[in-house]
Amino acid sequence: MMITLAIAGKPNCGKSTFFKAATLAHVEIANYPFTTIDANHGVAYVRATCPCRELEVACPHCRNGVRFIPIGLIDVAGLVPEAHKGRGLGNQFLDNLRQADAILHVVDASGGTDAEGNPVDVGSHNPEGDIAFLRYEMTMWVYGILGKHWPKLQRQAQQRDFSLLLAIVDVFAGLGVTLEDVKAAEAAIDTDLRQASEEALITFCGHLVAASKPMEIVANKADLAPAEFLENLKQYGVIFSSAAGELALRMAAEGKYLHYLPGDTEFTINSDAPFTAAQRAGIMKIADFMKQFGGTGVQQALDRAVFDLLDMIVVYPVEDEHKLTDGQGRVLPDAFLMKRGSTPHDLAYQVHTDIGDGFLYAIDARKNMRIKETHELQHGDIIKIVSVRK
Ligand SMILES: Nc1nc2c(ncn2[C@@H]2O[C@H](COP(=O)(O)OP(=O)(O)OP(=O)(O)O)[C@@H](O)[C@H]2O)c(=O)[nH]1
Ligand SMILES: [Mg+2]
Repeated sequence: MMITLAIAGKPNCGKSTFFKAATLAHVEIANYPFTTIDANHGVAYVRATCPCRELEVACPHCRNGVRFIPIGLIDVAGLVPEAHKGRGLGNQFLDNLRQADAILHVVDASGGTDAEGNPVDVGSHNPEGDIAFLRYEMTMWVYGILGKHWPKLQRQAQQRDFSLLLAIVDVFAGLGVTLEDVKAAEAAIDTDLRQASEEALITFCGHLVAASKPMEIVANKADLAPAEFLENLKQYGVIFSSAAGELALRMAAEGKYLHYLPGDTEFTINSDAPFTAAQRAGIMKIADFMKQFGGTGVQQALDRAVFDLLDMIVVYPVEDEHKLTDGQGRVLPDAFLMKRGSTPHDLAYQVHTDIGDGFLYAIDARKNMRIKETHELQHGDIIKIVSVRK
C-alpha cells in the first residue's frame, strides 16, 4: 500500500496549487472558493539521499544523487466552518480523507481570504483562527458517524461477551482506527464509554481523529504574508510555503529554463532562458523567499509529513549485495518507505509474500554482514533478503 497524504483546508488557500506543484497534474486553480469539487488524486514524491554516490555505483534512478520516492496525494475540496452541519459543500468530502495516512492542513498565511475562502485584502484575516477548525470539523464528522451507530452499540453492550471497543474499531475501520487508538481515546475521557455524555463522546472522537489522522500545518501564501502573521504562526510549528513559487519553478524546470530539483534551497537559471524582465523579477522574488525559508516549503512539507509525522524510513532491497543490483543487474532498483521499527522480515513481506514466507536471513549490504530477522532497519539501509521458495 502506497503512503497517501491528503491536502485539506478552507477554500481558496492554495490546496490545488500545492497539489499541482507536487504532482504536475493538470488541475484547476482560481482565486475564488470551491474551485475544486471532486478530489484530485495524484502521485507526489518524497526526497531522500540516494546511497549511490556514497557507494560509488552508477544509478539510473536518481537525479544528482537525489532519490524521489512516490507517495499518493489527494487534493480535497475546500471545507468551511460548520461543514459537518452541511455548510459549504457539506461534509461528504471528509470521506476523501479516509484513505489518507496523514493530512496536510493548508492555511492561507497571507490573510487574504476570509474563513470561507472569499478574497479579502491581504492581512485583514488572521490565519491563526483557521487552524483549529479542521480538526473540529473532522471530530464532529466522526462523532456524527458514531452517533448513527450509538443506539445499537449501546443495546449490544448490554450483552456480556460484547466488546464495545472492538465494535467501534469496526465502525471506523475505513478510517484506519486501531484498537490501541480506541483504548487510548477511552482512557483520555476518564469515564465509562457506555455512560459517556455527549461532550465526553465528542472528546473521545477528537482523540480518534488525532490518533488516526496525524496532521501537519502548511502556512501557504507565505510570500504575501505580513511579518506579524509569520511571527504568530511560528508557535503552531507550521511549515511556511509558497505553493505558487514551487509551481513556477517546477514548470520552468520542466521547460528546461532553469535547474531546480524539488526541495532544493536554490536554483540556477539557464543562460538561454527567454525570460522577460518581469518574469525574471518574479523568479528573483522566489529566490529571496527560498533564502528566507530554506526552500519553497512544498517538498519540505511532504518530506516532514512522511519522515517525521508518519515516522517512515527508506530501505533499498537488492539481490546482489556486492553489485547492489536486482536479478536483472539494475542498480538500487527499489526504494521502499517503511515504518521505523520495521525488520528485514517485514521488508521481505513488502517485496513479496512468498519471500516473506520463505525468509531465512538478511544481509546488510553496506556492512556485508548477516543481520537477524528481528534487527531494526535504519533509514538508507541496503538489504539483501535470503529466502527459500515455499
Ligand atoms: N501568492 C500566492 N498565491 C497563491 C499561492 N498558492 C495559491 N495561490 C493562489 O491562491 C488562489 C487559490 O488557489 P487554489 O490552489 O485554487 O486554492 P484551493 O485551496 O485549491 O481552492 P478551492 O479548490 O476553491 O478550495 C489562486 O489564485 C492561486 O494562484 C502561494 O503560495 N502564493
Ligand atoms: Mg482546489
